[in-house]
Amino acid sequence: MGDWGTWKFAIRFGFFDVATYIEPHSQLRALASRHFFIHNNVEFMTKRLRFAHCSDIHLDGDAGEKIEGHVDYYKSGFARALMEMQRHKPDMLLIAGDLFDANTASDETITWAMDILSDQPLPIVMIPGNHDCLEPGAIYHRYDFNKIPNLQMIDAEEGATARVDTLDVAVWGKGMVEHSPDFLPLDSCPERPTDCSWYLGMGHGIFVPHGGETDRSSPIPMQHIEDSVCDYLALGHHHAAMELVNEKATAAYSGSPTDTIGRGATYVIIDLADDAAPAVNVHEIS
Ligand SMILES: [Mn+2]
Repeated sequence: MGDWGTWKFAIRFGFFDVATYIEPHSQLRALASRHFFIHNNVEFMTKRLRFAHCSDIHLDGDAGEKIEGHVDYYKSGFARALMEMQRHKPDMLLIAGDLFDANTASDETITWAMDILSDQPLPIVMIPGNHDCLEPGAIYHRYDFNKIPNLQMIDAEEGATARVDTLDVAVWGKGMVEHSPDFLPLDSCPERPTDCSWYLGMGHGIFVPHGGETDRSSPIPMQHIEDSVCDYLALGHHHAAMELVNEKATAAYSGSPTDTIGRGATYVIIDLADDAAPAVNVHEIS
């Protein structure tokens, strides 16, 4: 360590050492900041979808609250539900069957419904229910709801997938023709499309829990719900809201916005994100 050569070596070594010491750190810092940037960018680009789900509106129903000379109970209830759903600023709306109480709904009510749906500032996907199923003379045979620019009606009995490309969404469902025990609303749902961010399913029928059996029409067994590859299943038929959420299932019956059974007149707001668990929130209409 005494001679110049050693010092020179030490300095050189030190210089070299410092350089090699600094270099990786500056590279690490660069990497870290790049990672931070990418990480922040990814966070910024987190995919999210918020949508509303309702069903079982039963327009033209015959509940006792319908008062002659007053605004129709079902129409005003649905209009209020649409208004309240809009307050959550959903990206889209799913209507899971029984918009109408019967295929004998009046022309005035049908055109009123088509008008208010076309007035909604968002895409709508809907399926028929058992009350407005695709039997001969059906509302949806008489009136083409697919002519409503912001609406897609899934009317294929064997099932079909609607696309909302602006939201990167695919929605699968079946168009019920006959409400029978043979009709399985969630059976044969196709595999998740590879070219969408969100895959939603819709079904209208009676819920059958594990171990339960039914000979009733349009059964939806819990097993079908848990087997589903959809990010969310929007279900209809039960007028009381029911969340079906566990580690295998993300589904709900929205309940009816025009029937106060259960928790009251209800709809559901769903939040999906690629970095968080789905949030399924039942809202009571005030
Ligand atoms: Mn129904």
